[in-house]
Amino acid sequence: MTALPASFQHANKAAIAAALAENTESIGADVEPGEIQEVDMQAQADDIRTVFSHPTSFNVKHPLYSPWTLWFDSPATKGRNLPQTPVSSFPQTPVPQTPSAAAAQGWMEDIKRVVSFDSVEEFWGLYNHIVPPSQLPQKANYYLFKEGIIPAWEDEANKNGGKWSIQLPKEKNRSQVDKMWLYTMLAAIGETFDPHLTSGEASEPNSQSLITGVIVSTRPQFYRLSIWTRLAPSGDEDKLRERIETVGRHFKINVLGYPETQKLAGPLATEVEFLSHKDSEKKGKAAKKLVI
Ligand code: MGP
Repeated sequence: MTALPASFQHANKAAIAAALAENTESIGADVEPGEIQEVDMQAQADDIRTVFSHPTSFNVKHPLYSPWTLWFDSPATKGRNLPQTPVSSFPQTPVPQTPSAAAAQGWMEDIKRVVSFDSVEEFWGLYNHIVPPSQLPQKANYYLFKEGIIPAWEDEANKNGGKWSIQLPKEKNRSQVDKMWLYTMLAAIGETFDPHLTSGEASEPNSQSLITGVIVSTRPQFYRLSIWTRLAPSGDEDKLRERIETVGRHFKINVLGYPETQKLAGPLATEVEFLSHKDSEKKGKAAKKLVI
């Protein structure tokens, strides 16, 4: 298995801690109120085989904080009903017909829903079967979004949001992009970008995670990685701007591994930049960007 840096081991551990907490709750499910049940903790512990100790015969799955769906498009999927998929063993399912999907119809036409998953094990199973970004054709995209949210500005969860993104020249980053995408996905499913869900503040109003999805795009001369957020600061919402900036800083420093002060822009490269989807729709005219 790929060696993970500390912050991603932390994301994995967070997912596992959540799973173990759920297992503890379910242990007494058959017990009547007031009844005392004897539990052989040692036997129970001996019976737990995780994917880390038993890669092929594990018997527990570690649930993620939320289910996620992988989407894909490439020149090969355009205008085809049965496109070539990047995951040979995963059958594709149709895009659910929601009002958002109808509004985004043209845009969603070529984007294929690959598979949904809700556990650490299923994530690794999927990851081990898909073509990495460095091997994708030009003009392809992977979209990993929370289940129920389509990768379109038009979705209710995205329409007031925006994205952090970075563009990286292909030649210099071909050997890096697969790890960068893996770490971006792990930060998303481990909820480390905007840890409101996992920090014990989940009961507070507006405690929903800001993150709706992450994208990797291959273009003829560069890769682009993006993090989509539910909200985008407009005017003087200092708290929201700070929260969005925390996402961008985590992306640049912990996920991509750059020092905070490093300047990245150059030929075919951008800084880590935030743009609201409304500004993206206007194709950047008079756009207000945040830069980390
Ligand atoms: P893109 O693929 O995100 O940008 O959007 P890129 O890589 O700069 O452009 P490309 O031509 O190299 O692919 C490209 C275009 O797709 C945008 O200018 C929009 O016209 C359209 N588009 C992108 N997104 C994310 C959406 C969306 O969510 N909804 C709709 N309706 N159109 C979109």
